[in-house]
Amino acid sequence: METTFNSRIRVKEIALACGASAAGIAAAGELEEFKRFSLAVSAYPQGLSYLRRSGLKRHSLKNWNVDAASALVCAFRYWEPAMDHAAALKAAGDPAAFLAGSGRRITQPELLSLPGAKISRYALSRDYHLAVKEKLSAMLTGIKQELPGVEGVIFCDTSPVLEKELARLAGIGFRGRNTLVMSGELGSYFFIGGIALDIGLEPDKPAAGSCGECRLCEAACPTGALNGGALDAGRCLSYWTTQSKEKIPAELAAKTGGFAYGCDLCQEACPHNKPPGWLAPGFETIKPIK
Ligand code: B12
Repeated sequence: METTFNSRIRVKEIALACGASAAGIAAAGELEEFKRFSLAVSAYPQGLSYLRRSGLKRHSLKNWNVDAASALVCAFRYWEPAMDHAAALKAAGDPAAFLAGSGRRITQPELLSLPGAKISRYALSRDYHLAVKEKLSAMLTGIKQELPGVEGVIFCDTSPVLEKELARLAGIGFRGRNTLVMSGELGSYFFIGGIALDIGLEPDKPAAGSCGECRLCEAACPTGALNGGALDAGRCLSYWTTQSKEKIPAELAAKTGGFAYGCDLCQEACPHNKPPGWLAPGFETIKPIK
């Protein structure tokens, strides 16, 4: 099908109109980053071994969906700097009951029963797999109306797709030292989801930016799971509290900072996620001329 410059603009407009916080286009070819992914997952714990099994599919979007010619990749913000985590936790009530009520599997019940147990920000809203997929479905319907004959397949989290790399290539954000995609405008409190489209839309420019010398996330991780852009998933509190079927080792359980489902410590420390006006210690600011 013939596409025009206008098609890519319209596809992104539809995405934003259907609830994306940001949208971009990536090509569907082989991903150079796959080499680093393969190396990194070879050391991942048992609870994430599915990443090794479905590894090859992640090499290219076409390995997952043979018709893919480009990807619409979107960010969906779930937290704003001015929002109050403590107040949201209070509103959620009993953590175990809240998680059970929102359909999430409780992995470490003993942590959840401790006073002040915290649920991470991303899990305080409706299950994002459902919320994001609804928005992506609406986008696909809109795209099909605009460009008759186009087909697409939705992905969000559960498909064997290197979502963070596609988001970087689509210009959504750069890779932070905490391994998450970081946007200048949105910080990192957003989900990634997209649609593999069977039309070859012109890709966006990959996002520029980097963490520079900032290592606040590494310093904030109480288990030392972050190092130079790599995550030791076997030490990540998010892994133990959302994915693992085994009991969290006592050494790590003593360092959760109260997080009992998911963990935000590496994101809380990030200057990109701080309220406007917040100054990172040790960072110089060029002051306005008086
Ligand atoms: C498996 C998984 C996890 C695992 C492993 C996390 C991880 N970093 O790998 C666990 C359960 C721990 C996890 C936790 C979280 N997750 Co998660 N997770 C995924 C999933 C399903 C796959 C990610 C993956 O491929 N990991 C494999 C590793 C190898 O990939 P990687 O971290 O990208 O590794 C790269 C870097 O480490 C780098 N690297 C490796 N070595 C080196 C060395 C140097 C020197 C450098 C510079 C780089 C480098 O190269 C690697 C390959 O690109 C994705 C969804 C998807 N389908 O992509 C969501 C996803 C990444 N998760 C997400 C979220 C929200 C979270 C949490 C914030 C939830 C929470 N609050 O608890 C935490 C964050 C923890 C963290 N700091 O990563 C979002 C991230 C959105 C964003 N803004 O980036 C995603 C995209 C889900 C979604 N659709 O929105 N997650």
